Amino acid sequence: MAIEYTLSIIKPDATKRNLIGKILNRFEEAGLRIAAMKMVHLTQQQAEGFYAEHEGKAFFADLVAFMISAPVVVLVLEGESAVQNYRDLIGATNPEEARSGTIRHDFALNYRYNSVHGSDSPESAQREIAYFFVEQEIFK
Ligand code: RTP
Ligand code: MG
Repeated sequence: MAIEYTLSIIKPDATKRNLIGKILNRFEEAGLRIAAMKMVHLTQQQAEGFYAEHEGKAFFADLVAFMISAPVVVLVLEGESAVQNYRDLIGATNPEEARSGTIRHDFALNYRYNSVHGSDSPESAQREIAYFFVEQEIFK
């Protein structure tokens, strides 16, 4: 298995409810190492660019409005098969469908306010990491 890097965001519903520490703990307990981390209040343009793949969909405006409603924590996580392992750790997009013990099952409020983002493929991870971090900010 190969060491991979994935992009994680702790979303506004979680930062507003003081859940940053608990969620970081889940990452580390799962064997993911924090290689980069920063707190950002996204601009509308940054949020739209980040979720460009969803532009034109009915939920796009609400998703962007949510993502700029409070600061978020953006991270690069490192680990074996990190992209898939992290997606397994966060659980299904809809917390009602997320398995018990996953972050979204345990912390998310609903489909939109679902506490965390995770890259959905190694290609997305590469693009998303470059969207937020320069090489010198990633400690490998
Ligand atoms: P994310 O990108 O945030 O990690 O979530 P995801 O991969 O599990 O889900 P994705 O399909 O990429 O959707 C991004 C976010 O948009 C919201 N969404 N709403 N039909 C809807 O109302 C709908 N579909 C997606 C969710 O908040 C999802 O996290
Ligand atoms: Mg996605």
